[in-house]
Amino acid sequence: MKIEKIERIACRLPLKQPFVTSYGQLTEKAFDLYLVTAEDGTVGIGELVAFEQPDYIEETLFSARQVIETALIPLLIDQEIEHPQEVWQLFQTVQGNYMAKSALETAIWDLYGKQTHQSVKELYTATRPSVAVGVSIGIQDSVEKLMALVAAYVAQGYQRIKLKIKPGQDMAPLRAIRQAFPELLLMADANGAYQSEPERILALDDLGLVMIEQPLKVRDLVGHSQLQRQMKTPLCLDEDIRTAEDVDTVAALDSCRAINLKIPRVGGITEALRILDRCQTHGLLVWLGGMFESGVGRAMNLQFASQDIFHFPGDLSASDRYFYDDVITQPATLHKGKLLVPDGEGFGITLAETKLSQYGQSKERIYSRKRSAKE
Ligand code: OSB
Ligand code: MG
Repeated sequence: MKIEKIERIACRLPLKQPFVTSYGQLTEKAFDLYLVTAEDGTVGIGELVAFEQPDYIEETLFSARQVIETALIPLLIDQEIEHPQEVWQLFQTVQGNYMAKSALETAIWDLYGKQTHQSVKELYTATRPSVAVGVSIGIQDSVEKLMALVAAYVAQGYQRIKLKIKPGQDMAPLRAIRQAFPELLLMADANGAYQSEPERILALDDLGLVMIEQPLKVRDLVGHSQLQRQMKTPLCLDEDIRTAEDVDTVAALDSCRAINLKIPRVGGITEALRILDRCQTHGLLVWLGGMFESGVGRAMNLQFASQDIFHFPGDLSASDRYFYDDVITQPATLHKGKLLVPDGEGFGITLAETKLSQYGQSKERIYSRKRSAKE
């Protein structure tokens, strides 16, 4: 295929509840959809999930837009792409900017699936028709409110609960959940907030947590290794994992026992597949994380998480746990703690035009092979 045209739709979906983490709060999810058209007219869709603020990782929605336009699209121009895995190679001269890369790379996977009349899921080995999923809960004002939320999610069938924590809002809420639900798969995510007080993480070691995610700040792999050595609870790294080589590094240092894999944080599906391989080689548990994706990124995540190698429920919840509404015609819904994996061509989703006009700005053409090409 050759790329004929690339368009962007900037969207915003309001969140049902503000999501509070150790570093900030999110009330609305802004994201872009990239529509990549091949010369035969087939359109692939990719989601840019970067946040507006560089608080989770350094990339932002705005920096990614710029990198897409000025650095990544020029690398695709006039290239004959036989398989989406080649895009990874084409993008190698651009450092970092993984979410920007992922928005285009995943659109090309969707496009390739549609051109070859198969689901992207069929391009993976051994997949399941539905996946067990979990829910990630933000920091709450009170333990009472938190307990009501947890009880509701458990009743809905969510198979794992992850709680965001920060120093001072950790032991009490986690202990309350543990006491009420002794058997629950329970974990905590610190987003790096315990750099100056790692002893507070040690204090959580007896709660029977399945893992603690990113307790120390990003790039402190030695610190994570020292902490892991003092604990029985597995540590999990999120922000620290961008490439397959990072997985080799954390395995060599014994910085963690698990990896939260997010396709956009590692630059797309090709790198995510390499990471799965390395996790298997090193015996690290790997599960799929989320970035408050719209229905587009969620469908891609569901197809990826349907691979047999995943056996731990990810941060992949039904659309209605985040949003009042979505931009696709059939948003993911929960059935007995599982989400059905879309199996139509490409990522198996259709954009809902009426919703796009409600939550998105008008389509903006950011690249066209023939400058004068008609729509
Ligand atoms: O650290 O995993 C994280 C959401 C936004 C940014 C970072 C993280 C998260 C989540 C929720 O934990 C993931 C989701 O349910 O989409
Ligand atoms: Mg995390």
